[in-house]
Amino acid sequence: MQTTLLFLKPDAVQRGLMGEVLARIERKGLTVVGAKMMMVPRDVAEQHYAEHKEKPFFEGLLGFVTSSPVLVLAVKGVNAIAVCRNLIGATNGQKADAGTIRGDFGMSGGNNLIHGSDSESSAERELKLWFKDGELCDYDRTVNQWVYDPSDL
Ligand code: 3AN
Repeated sequence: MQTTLLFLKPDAVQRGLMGEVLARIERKGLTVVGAKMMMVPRDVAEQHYAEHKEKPFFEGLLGFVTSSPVLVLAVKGVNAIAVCRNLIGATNGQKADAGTIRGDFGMSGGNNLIHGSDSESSAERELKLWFKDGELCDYDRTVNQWVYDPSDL
């Protein structure tokens, strides 16, 4: 089991896509173990995107993610990190495969709707950055017995 950090960016919230994206995550068989809506403090955005500090789009990216509320999610499942990256699709919505969130709803590389952790170390770091102790609900959905077969677990 892995837990990954996702957040629906301001464009997804403003465009009314929260329900659509949450529905895809739930229907896939993943478990939402944390959720909160917030304005992103600038220092959290800077820490989150620290690896892009030298990129030309860094300032624009910070301005974008701090411009309007985001919906932060912690999502649990077997291989949840890679499974969520597949649900999300490639960075630029124009190139992302149809069937993915960005492929179905996005037309941009910057306004690309949703973030998902890209590795176990990123997930661990990002979960600590975005959620405080006690904010996650570590439970299992009873439907998991129909989502997974014993060899998956
Ligand atoms: P992904 O979110 O697909 O993992 P990364 O890690 O390469 O993409 O980039 C992190 C974020 O930086 C993206 N989600 C996007 O918001 C922003 N970004 C990446 N490339 C560009 C770009 N060329 N122009 C504007 N923003 C970008």
